[in-house]
Amino acid sequence: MSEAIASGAGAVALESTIISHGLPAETSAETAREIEQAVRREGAVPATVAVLDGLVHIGLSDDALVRVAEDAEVVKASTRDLAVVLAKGMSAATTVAATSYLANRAGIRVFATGGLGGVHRGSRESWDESADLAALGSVPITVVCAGVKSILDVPATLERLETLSVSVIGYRTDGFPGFYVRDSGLPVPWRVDEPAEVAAAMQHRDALGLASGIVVANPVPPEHEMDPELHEETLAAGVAAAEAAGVRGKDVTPYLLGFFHEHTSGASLAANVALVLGNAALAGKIVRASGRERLTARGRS
Ligand code: PSU
Ligand code: MN
Repeated sequence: MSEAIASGAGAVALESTIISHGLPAETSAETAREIEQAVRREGAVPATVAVLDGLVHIGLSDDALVRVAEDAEVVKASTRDLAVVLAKGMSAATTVAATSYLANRAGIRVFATGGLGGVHRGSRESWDESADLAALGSVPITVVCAGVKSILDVPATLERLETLSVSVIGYRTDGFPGFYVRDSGLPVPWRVDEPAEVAAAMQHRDALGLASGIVVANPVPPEHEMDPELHEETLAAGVAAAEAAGVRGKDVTPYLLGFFHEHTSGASLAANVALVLGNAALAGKIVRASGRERLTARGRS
């Protein structure tokens, strides 16, 4: 474990479910390396989180990264799965919820991902709401994401984030991003334009003793945004296909992601990779700004 990861201060946590279950297996190892590189370029240290053979890893070797990307035995673990997976000596990729929990325990304050889990469409009947939301209500970590996918019920997800006291900040945007598209059509409660503003908010959150997370919503770069019309069509078809195939529970998100990748001739994949790289870079900038903020605060007191 490197010093930055050991102290947590200079590290950016990265989740592994996106690598194992969110991207096509043929290219996901390469993408995982690029994500780590994007963090390094900002002068921060990447710490991809996963469980391997019954042990929690905060930071992966290249071999381990490839294994998480390619080994079909690697299951998807949210927070509730962790203890059981460890007891069984299994290997698992961690969701936003599980990664947030483990990274925070390791002292890491900033985390980059693609999209958050949220409230699913039809949740009034299914009760399907990702554990990501509750996790962010109780873990004081900053998650950089590109909003949530419109495969979810976006207004309901924003309402739940409010109920759970999770701060939601648009990065250089007034609209909450919709993952493949820059704007979901819903406003963000707050906007910031510089990483230092996020670092200052983190500082105040800690000083207030608040235990909840901060979501920094960073839209996909404009040149990689999906055509909104293709996006709408694919979404409708994917939701119908999932229903017809009887896909339920934790398989819903990976199924819909796979459907997008298969039905958009690479457009959704290009957007997905670009937005994750952008989030990794922004998380690195926030970590750097956070180090400076803490030094200034110490100087003041
Ligand atoms: N949203 C995405 N890509 C992903 C996920 C969500 O756009 O890969 C993954 C993340 O790991 C997230 C998890 O934490 O799916 C949520 O799954 P569930 O809805 O089963 O909690
Ligand atoms: Mn679910």
